[in-house]
Amino acid sequence: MLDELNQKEGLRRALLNFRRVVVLTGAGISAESGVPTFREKGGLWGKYNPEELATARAFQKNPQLVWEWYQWRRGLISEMKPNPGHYAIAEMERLFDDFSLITQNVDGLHRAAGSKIVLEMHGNIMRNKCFDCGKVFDGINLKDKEPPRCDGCGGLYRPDVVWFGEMLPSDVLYAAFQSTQSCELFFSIGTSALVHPAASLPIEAMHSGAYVIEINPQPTVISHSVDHTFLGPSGEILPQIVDFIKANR
Ligand code: BV8
Ligand code: ZN
Repeated sequence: MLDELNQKEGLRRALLNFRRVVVLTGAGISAESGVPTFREKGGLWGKYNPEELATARAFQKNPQLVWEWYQWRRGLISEMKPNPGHYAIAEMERLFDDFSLITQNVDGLHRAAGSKIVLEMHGNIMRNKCFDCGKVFDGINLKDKEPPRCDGCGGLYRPDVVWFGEMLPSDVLYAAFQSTQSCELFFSIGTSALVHPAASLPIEAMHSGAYVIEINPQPTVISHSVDHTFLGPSGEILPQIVDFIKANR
């Protein structure tokens, strides 16, 4: 069991007494499922940089290259399963009266693990939408070698994810900030906290007086200001936190 859980009074109290809880996840929560993260060496962007591919400009310049990159990622992700970290978060949704899960990930693994309400800030890679008219098409076909055409306007399909320089879905963004500003306990899990506006959520939680816990094998830009950092993989740490809450509540 994690020593801190018995040694740090503030941490114990936060985990056992608080009722309004928000969890923010990034690519790190899916690392133990085999999904490469974005910025770590060997990560998704090891070969490319985000400006090259995850932008509307890149798609307009070279739709085939961007399409192939997403089809490659979709192939990877469709082989992957949720890990114990995803399942622990799905259990937290049942443990806390008022619980919100906000993810930057587009891989859909939280829902696959049983999380019912997932605020997907950056969309979902397993959906397409028309680049021109925005019509959404559920489901993907890994055999599509090039982007299909929209049956409404003939525009090209693109993945239904938020690219750099694009607005996040306003309803999701609003809900994410609302729950962050009113929570008592905020978890920042598996994110380098570099991509905005998601990265401002842990700061927002601190300013609103929440107890902020970070879980990451490496320190990040917010580690010095959160209330507690568990340095380690979320797939190992989260199940121990959930067991601790269930055993001591
Ligand atoms: C917008 C979908 C404006 C696509 C993604 C300068 C300063 C501040 C902001 C900006 C700036 N210049 C530009 C901006 C804005 C930009 C931004 O923030 N850029 C950053 C890079 C500086 N943001 C945007 O463009 C956003 N839009 O601002 O619009 C606007 C305003 C008005 C009108 C129009 C527009 C849009 C951002 C969304 C981009 N899309 N994804 C796709 O997936 O292809 S972001 C992408 O990065 C993923 O979603 C990913 O989740 C996200 C964040 O990265 P992380 O999740 O943190 O992943 P990372 O690899 O970085 O870190 C993983 C962590 O896990 C590491 O810390 C690692 O240690 C840890 N880890 C590893 N193993 C484990 C683990 N943790 C736990 N357990 C483990 N086992
Ligand atoms: Zn269209």
